[in-house]
Amino acid sequence: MTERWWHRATVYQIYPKSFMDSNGDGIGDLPGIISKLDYLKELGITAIWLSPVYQSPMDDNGYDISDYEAIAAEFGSMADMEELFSEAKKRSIRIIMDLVVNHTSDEHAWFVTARQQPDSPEHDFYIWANEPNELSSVFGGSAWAYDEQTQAYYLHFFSRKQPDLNWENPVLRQKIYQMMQFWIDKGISGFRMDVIDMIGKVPDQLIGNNGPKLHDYLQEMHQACLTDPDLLTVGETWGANPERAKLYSAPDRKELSMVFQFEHIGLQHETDKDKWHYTKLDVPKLKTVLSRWQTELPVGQGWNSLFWNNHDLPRILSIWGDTGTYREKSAKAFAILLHLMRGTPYIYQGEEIGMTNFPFTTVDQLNDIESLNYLTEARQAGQANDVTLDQIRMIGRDNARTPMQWTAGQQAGFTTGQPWLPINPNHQTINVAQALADKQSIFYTYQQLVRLRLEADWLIYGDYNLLDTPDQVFAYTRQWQSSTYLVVVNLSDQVQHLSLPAGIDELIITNTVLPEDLDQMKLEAWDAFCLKLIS
Ligand code: TEU
Ligand code: CA
Repeated sequence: MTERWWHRATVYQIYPKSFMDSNGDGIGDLPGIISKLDYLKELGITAIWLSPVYQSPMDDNGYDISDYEAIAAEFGSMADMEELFSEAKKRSIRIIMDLVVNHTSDEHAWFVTARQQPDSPEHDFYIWANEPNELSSVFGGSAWAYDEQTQAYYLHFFSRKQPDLNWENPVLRQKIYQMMQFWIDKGISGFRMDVIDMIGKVPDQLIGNNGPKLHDYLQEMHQACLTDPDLLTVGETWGANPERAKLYSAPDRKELSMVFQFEHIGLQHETDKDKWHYTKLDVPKLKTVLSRWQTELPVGQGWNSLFWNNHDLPRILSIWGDTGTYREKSAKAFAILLHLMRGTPYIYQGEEIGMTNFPFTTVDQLNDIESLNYLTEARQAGQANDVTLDQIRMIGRDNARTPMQWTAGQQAGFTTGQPWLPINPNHQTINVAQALADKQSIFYTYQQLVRLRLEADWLIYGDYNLLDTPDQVFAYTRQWQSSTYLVVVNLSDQVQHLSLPAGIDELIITNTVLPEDLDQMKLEAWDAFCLKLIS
C-alpha cells in the first residue's frame, strides 16, 4: 500500500452552525472557527471536515445548497473562507469540504430555471415524472412533490426543498466536476460526499442507493478532478458492506479513499425497524460488525473510516455509554476501542470533551426537519406525544447540533447573543476550559490517541484479531512485524473477569490503574487499556 497522509490522519468534523459564533447573532460562523484553530491544533488533528457552508435557505441546515460557489451569509464571506484556508494551513491543518450533489436546494438557479422552462437544459438536471411511484422520502412521506408550474412531480429523497439531481445527465455531471475543481483549486484537501451511494438511483425501478451506474460515475468523477492521490475523499454510504467498500476504496479502482459505513450505527435501533426504535448496546453484535470491517477490508484492498458520532447521530455517551458516574471513563473507553483499530478516525465536535444529548422537554426546542416531520407523522399515526418526544430525545439529530460547550459561562462561551439551538445546561461542568485544565480529562485521551496514530505503524498496518472474551468485554490484538498490541475494553458498568496468558512489555494507553499481570484480571466498570505484549 502506498501510504497517504490520510492513513495517519485524525479528522475533526465541524458543524459550522454550532461550533463558534463570532458576531453575536447566535449562529456559528467562519470567523468563529478561525478563532478556535489553536484549540484544534492542541488536540493535534490533521484535518477538518467542514459541514456545508455554502449559500442555502437552511431548510436542512445547509445540506440544501442554492449556490455551490458562494458562502452562506450566516457563516460569512468568501474572504472569510479564504482566511480559514490560510490560517488552517499555517497550523498544518487541512480542510475537507462537504460535497452535497445528490440534490440541490429548490432555490438553486438550476431548479428555478428547470421549473420555469420545461424545455431548458436545466430541466433535465432533475428527475420528473407524470405520476409518483411508491418511493418514499428519508424525511417521511412520498419522495415525489407535485410542481404546479411544471404540472409534473419531481423526486426528492430528502425534504421537498431538496430536489434530487439527475446524474444520468452528462452535462449536469460535468458542471458538478467543474464546481469540485473550483474548490480544489482553492487548496482544499478533499471532500466528504453526502449520500454519494444514491447518485446512481433508478427511480422507475425503485432503486435508491447502490444503483447500476454508481461506480461508473465515481470513476468518471475521479478522472475528472480527483486524480491527485493526496485528496482525501470519504463517501457517506449508508448501504455499504465490506465488499462494496472495496469497490469504493481499493486504490486501483480510482474512486474514493474510503467510505463511512453505518452497520455499527444500525445496531442503535431494532433490526428491520426505523431509527426511532432505539435499543441498548449489544456488545457481541458490535464486536461482530466492527471486526468484520477490520478483517474483510485488508490493507491495500480498501480503507476504513472510524467514527461514533456525527451531526446526524445521537451522542454516543447518551445512547451507548454512561452520562453519569462513568461519563468520562466510558468516553475514554469508546475512544480507545475505536482509535486503535485500522482506518481513519473522525472526531465529531464535542466528542473530545464528552458532550451528551440535550434534555429536550418541549417540541419548540427542536429544529431538525427530520425530527419535526417525524413528530407530525407520529401524531397522525396516533402515537402519544411523550413517546415520540422520548424517541427524539434519545436519537434525534438535534442532540448532535446543540452548540459547542467552550466554558461554564454565559451560553457556554459559544455566543454573546441568543443561540439558534439551546445550550446544554451541563455545559457548567462539561466544557473545553474545564477539559484543558484537567490533565485527566477525555480531551487528553483523544490528544494521546491522535499523536499515537501519527507515529505508530502498527496502528496503520497491524493485523486485527478479535479475542474470545466475556460478552461485555471487547478485546482485540494488532499484530505488526514481531510485535503484538492488546486492546481490552469493558463496555459495561459491571466487573468483568478475564485471563490472558501474556506478559506486559509496555503500557500504551489506559483509563484505569493497570493490573499487575494479565492472568485472572478483574476489569472494573468501563476499564479500557492498550498494552504492548512481550513477544
Ligand atoms: O444524511 C444522509 C441520511 O440519510 C441521514 O439523513 C440519515 O439517514 C438520517 O439522518 C438518520 O438519522 C446526509 C447528511 O449527513 C444529513 O445531514 C442530510 O440531512 C442528508 O444527507 C441530506 O443531505
Ligand atoms: Ca455568527
